[in-house]
Amino acid sequence: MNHPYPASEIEAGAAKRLNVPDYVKHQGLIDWVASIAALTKPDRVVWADGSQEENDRLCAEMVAAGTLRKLNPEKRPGSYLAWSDPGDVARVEDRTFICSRTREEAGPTNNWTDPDEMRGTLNGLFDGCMRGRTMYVVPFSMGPLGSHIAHVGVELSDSPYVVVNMRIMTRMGRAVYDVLGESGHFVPCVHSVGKPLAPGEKDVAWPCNSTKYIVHYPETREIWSYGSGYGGNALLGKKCFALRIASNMGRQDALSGGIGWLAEHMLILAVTSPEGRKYHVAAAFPSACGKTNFAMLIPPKGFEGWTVRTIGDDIAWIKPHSDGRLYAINPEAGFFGVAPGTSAKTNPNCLASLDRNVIYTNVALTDDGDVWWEGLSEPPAHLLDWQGKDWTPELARANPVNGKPKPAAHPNARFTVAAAQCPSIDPNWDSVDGVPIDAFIFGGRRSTTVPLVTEARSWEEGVYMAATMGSETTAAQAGATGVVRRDPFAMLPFCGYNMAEYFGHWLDLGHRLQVGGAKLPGIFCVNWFRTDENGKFVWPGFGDNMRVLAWMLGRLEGKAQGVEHVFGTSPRYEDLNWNGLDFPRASFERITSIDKEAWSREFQLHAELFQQLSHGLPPALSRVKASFEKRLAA
Ligand code: SAT
Ligand code: MN
Repeated sequence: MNHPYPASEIEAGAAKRLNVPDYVKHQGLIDWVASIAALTKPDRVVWADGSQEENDRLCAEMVAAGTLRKLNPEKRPGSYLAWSDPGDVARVEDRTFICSRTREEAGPTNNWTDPDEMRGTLNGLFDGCMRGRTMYVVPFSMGPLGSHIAHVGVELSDSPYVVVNMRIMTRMGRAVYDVLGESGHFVPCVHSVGKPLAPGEKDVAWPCNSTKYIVHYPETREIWSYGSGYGGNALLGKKCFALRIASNMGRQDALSGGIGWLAEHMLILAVTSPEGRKYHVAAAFPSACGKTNFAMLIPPKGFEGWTVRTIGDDIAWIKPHSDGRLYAINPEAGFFGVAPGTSAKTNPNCLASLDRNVIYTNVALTDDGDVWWEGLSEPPAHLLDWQGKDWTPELARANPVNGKPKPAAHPNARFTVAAAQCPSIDPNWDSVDGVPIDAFIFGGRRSTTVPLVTEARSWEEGVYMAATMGSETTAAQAGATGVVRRDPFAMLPFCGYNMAEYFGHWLDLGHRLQVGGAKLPGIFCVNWFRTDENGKFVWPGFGDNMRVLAWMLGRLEGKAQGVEHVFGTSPRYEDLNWNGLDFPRASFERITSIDKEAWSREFQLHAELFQQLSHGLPPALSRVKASFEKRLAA
């Protein structure tokens, strides 16, 4: 790349243009911003303060640039629509790297490159990559400001779309500097869309680069992201920090003498029984398995008096408290959810959250300036699809994709909305102490084999079930759909270190808490997705999942009955509350039966996973496997 200025001038110019606000007192942070500006060479540096005025100004600028479209204020006040580059629509797992010192520390499930080599590659790519653009300094807290469970990050980004999304998804803005003070720790996050502008060159609506790198350095807790402006690739507080870096931090805490903590791909919900007893549940499911819907569940007919409240829909940070229990916070402040399939029927709470102040990405635009996506309602007669092209039901049928009418919204189209707008948000969702967790739930998408719900007999057996969890791939992943892949703890793309050691961390944490006399949360495995001979789901799901949730709470209280089998305890037909639902006993058998043959094949797949993760695999898991197989054979 040709540099128009000599290096010394760039350095001097960059420093002059730093524009540090007087409320920023952290010299380490200022020096770091200066060094990144010297490398990336933006035209100017803007320190985001998180204010409404700043947000409105950035949105107006993006409307003028064609990045955003303002939606009809009568239909969706305060809301915008972005259409991405067609090549920048999802996370890129194959371009995501954990650059720990050694390959073993990253483990066989992560892409790894030597950190020095990667720094060389990235220094080349980032050199001058912000030319012609503004570099925004975006301070954010993952978790309530000042919570002992929260952590701070600062993202430097040349994307104003990132700034306005981070303002919704995190506690972003000036108040973060009060938490940081003069020397507080922050996770440095560097992001560029990777498209410098020559003097006078007109920008495109969605700048990005076909070369993409999403890089994590666990030793120094840094994140570097290049070439994408989309979601989890660019909003670095989310999967990069809150899962990959934070999972490392939680384990490092244990390695350096602390008790350790957990960063998990889990929703958090609160459920209150008619007697007024309140429980908190954290549940892990892979992408596109209904986490947001479960977090916002509305109890069905027949469950009057029960309430479910939402605390988080994607990520949980969980730390032991002095009372020996595990407390969880939602490190995020908003929902970055999948739009297609969201409707007044599937998730009324979510839909109600989306009526104002939303950033939509890659949904379709109606003729009256509103949004639409597959599953929302009957398709309108005319739309502009997510690529801005005319779309009608006839055109869609004439141009099918995978045998289905061409969708108007991208299957991974998203909404960004503040958690506070959700009607089911829990009054304690923002509590600095977090909420005490009573149960963990693990679930995958399995059309066969795995029963509706099983309670683990012990922490160890529960960890085994979570570790060996499988799920059929969906349209959310590239490649064939419907293939069962192991997705331990729903963390396969998000665990920032060796997965085998992650299992060990879970086992050790449970052990330490038990030794301290604590009562550990119950562990349950669920599967909402068993199908009949026509491939249709047998279990109604959505609000009816309340029936399963109520059984779990009954188990925690020692009231609900069940039957013990190979890997735990499941309800019999008569153990579930069927008020308001006509669900035949035969259908219940279909979704709870345990097929011996299928399970011996399943254990074969567990063996393959353990083989892949043999380096550092906790012996306890092999022991549990042997005992399960013995029970199965008996
Ligand atoms: O793009 S994100 O990683 O933020 C969303 C997801 O894939 O779960
Ligand atoms: Mn997720």
